[in-house]
Parts: sequence; structure tokens; C-alpha cells
Amino acid sequence: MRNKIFFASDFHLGVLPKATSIERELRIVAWLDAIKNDAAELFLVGDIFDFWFEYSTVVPKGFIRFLGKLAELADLGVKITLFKGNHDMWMFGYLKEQLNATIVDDELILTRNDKQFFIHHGDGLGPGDVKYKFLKSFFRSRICQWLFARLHPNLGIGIAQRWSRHSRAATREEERFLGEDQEWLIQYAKEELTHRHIDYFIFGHRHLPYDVAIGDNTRVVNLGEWIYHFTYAVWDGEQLILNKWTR
Ligand SMILES: [Mn+2]
Repeated sequence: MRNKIFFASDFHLGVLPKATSIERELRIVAWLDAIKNDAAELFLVGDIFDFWFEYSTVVPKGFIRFLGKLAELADLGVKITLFKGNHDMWMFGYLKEQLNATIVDDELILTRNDKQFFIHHGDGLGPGDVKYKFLKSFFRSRICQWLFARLHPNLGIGIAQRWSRHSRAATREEERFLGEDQEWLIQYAKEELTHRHIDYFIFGHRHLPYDVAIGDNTRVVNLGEWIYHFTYAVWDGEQLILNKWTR
């Protein structure tokens, strides 16, 4: 029965070293293969690629097993939604065309079985981080994208990869739960609850899986990542569960 909704984020495909990247890709492919007959919808909530840019005629090399498996799911009728993360904000029309996917810029609010889901990668939300919020609006601007596309891909993607070497995914910095009052996505969710009712907030970006109840009917679920944790969430129409893929 194709009646489940799956959520995962922060695969950071392509992050160095290359050897573990292919290993992780195969693990993701195995997971996608395991869910392909149950999934009605698949939400990939950002930073799926450690770097992504679409030139008008060229896309980055690699990820062929992953993209092939996504194509298989799409052809089987799984509805795929891709969120832009801070590492792969430059997804435009290619995956939309190839996978019949929906590309989401920021948040997506949806109702399933009378439950309200608020889904967002998680970057640039909550208090503080003014510098990042500024950078995000710059990187997402047309002028920035136009300028970047003028660089030869060897140079542009080379610069991005050099940058990424310092990212959390590459340096394998382990994240720790800071407590409800210090976790900015939980703070953001609490603030959002004052405007509207949400049953499930679903985020990535934090690289730390958690499932925290706020109030009587609301949970904040962070999807973790696929470097250490290999975690995903599944909704069967009644329950939302945060799981670990162990195979
Ligand atoms: Mn991120």
C-alpha cells in the first residue's frame, strides 16, 4: 500500500572524502529502495547535495545512483518534494523536469489527515545569525546566480568545494542538544505556534536528530543527517516516527 510519507535531509552528497561519499550514497539508495513501494510522498528537506548548481546546459557530476533511484521512485508514482538547503539553494528547473519534483524555496505548510505540517530546511530561522541571513538573501539573488554562472564550472565548483571543506559535514563536528531554550529551531517553532496551529514542525540543517514535544499537540522533529545518524521520519497517516536506517 502506497500510503506513507517519508522525510529525510542533509545527505550532503559529494562532501569529501570521496570514498565515504559513495558509501553513503549506496546506503541512501538502499533506504530509497526499501521505501519505494510504501511511499506516497518523499520530502527531502535540504542539503541533499553538498554543493549543487545548475548552469543552463550543465549540472555537477556524480550522484548517478542516487538520482537514478529517485527517478525510479518518481516513475513508480512517488511524489517527490525537494527543499533548498544552504548547500544546495541553487536548484532550479532540472530536477523538477527530470523527476517531476516540486522544489520548495523556504517553508511548506501542508495538511495530511487533518494534521498540519510545517516543513523547512531550518537555515536562517529563529533569532540571531544576522550575518547568515544577509548572505542567504545575497546568494539567492538573481544577480549572484548570474555572476556565478559566468564562472567556468571547474572554477566555480572548485571554489565551492574548497569552501565546503570547512563545513560541519566535512569536519565531522558532533552536535549536541543544547536544551529547548537554546535550540533555535525549537524557539522558532514556539514563536510560530503563537500565530497558527501546527502539529508537526519538521526541520533538517541542525545535523542532530530530535523529537521534542512543545505544548500538548505539537512536536518539533529534526531529521538529523546521513553522515553519522542516518535518520528519517515516516508518517503512516496516524503517527509520525523518527527512525534510524541501520542497514
Ligand atoms: Mn543545512
